[in-house]
Amino acid sequence: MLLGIPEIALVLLIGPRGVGKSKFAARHFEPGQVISLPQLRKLICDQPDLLEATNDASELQAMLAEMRLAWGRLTVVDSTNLRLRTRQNLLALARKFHIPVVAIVFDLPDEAKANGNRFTALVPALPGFQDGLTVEPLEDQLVALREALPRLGQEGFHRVYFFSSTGERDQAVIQVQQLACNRKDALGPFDLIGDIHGCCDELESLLANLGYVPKNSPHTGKTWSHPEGRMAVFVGDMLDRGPRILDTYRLVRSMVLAGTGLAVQGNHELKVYRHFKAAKPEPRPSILQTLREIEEQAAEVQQEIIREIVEFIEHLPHHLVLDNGRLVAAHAGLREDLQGRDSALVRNQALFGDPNARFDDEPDAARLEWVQQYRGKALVVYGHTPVLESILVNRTINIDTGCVFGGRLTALRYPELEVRWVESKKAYASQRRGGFDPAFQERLARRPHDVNYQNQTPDHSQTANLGDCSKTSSQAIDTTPPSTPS
Ligand SMILES: [Mn+2]
Repeated sequence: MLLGIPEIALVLLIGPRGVGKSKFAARHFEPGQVISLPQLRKLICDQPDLLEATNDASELQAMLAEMRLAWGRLTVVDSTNLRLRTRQNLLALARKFHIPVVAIVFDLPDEAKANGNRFTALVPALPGFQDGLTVEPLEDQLVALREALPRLGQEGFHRVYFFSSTGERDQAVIQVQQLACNRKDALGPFDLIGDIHGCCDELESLLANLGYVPKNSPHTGKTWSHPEGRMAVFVGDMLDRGPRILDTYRLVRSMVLAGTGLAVQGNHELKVYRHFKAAKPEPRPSILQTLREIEEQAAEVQQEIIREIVEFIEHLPHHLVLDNGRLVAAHAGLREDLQGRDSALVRNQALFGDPNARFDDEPDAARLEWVQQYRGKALVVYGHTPVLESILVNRTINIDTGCVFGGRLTALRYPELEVRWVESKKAYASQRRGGFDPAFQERLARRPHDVNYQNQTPDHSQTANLGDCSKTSSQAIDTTPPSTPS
């Protein structure tokens, strides 16, 4: 039996005493990862099975678990966990730190009956406590187990594994699984590319400008790669709105499959995904252009395209932690305590950002609350809300320069921290109300250094160097390029 456990998780061993939980924990986990109630009771009063010490031990257990989860460490709680209240408290604790909870249930009543009273027998022999000693009756624990079994699936666990025989318990193999967002092993150098939204002409120009070259791929026919091994990182919203959505999707996918690119989900990928997974799809206006392009394909390949798009999006992480944790890519950005974590809230923040963000007048990146408050060590590269210029604010940088709305397609070279961009050929879409920054196109029109893409070869695309990224003041670094090139 293979038990997959996320690398950052809270694991609850559930079962009455005598079913081998502690032995199991010792066999499969590091001693420091296991918090055991009997051990804590022993630490407190020398007696591992003294029921009177349970409250103190539980308090200590909660403190230890909280600290380990705050540190993002795999934590195993080895106690009976048979009380609903106990499990609810631990689930709530894990939720607070955006950490999934895995239950391993020892449904072995016979084993408990055979071994569980060994503990009780030991108690009276302990010196000094002959009177008033209590241990929870094994029969109560067995009742609690029977009550818990049918409801564990609905309690909010990420996964629940059941051992219904000692054989299953003894042959279990634990597989600690790396979170999809953890790509700390990818060290770069990277070229992070902002919201493409189907602007494939501009994407191809930008890739060429960054030194990528088209080549044949065994997976997808063709792809792009960099002769110096650089990797492209797409920060989401590759789909919808623009003129060449499927081409963009194919290009990004080909680079991901070839290992020359990484990508995260944007809210538009999620919209498309949800549309195709819905029982009764009602297309939102924002995905109509994507649907239209699919409908223009030959009828016999449409289903295959959809299946492939769904599968591709499904495998995109909600954010990426790169370069040993020094770099984070998330479509709408991500505050520090959510980086490298995995929960519904992490996904929501990474894809949609702050739903209450409002732009009253002149919006810029610094107005986003999480950006203002960001003091994290990792550089966060994001998009989602178009800005006129990509600037560093508190080790965050927004590289969505609204290409599809007539702005630019921007890349951040990392670790160089150099911004490169190509001007959009035209405004392919206009922002509808409800967008984060309805005035973006107005401001775009007023931009003093507007460049006509038609006069530009990729070699003339713009660059700006952001200099020292260790700057943490909320003062934005002005990277406005010099006036219009000839
Ligand atoms: Mn977006």
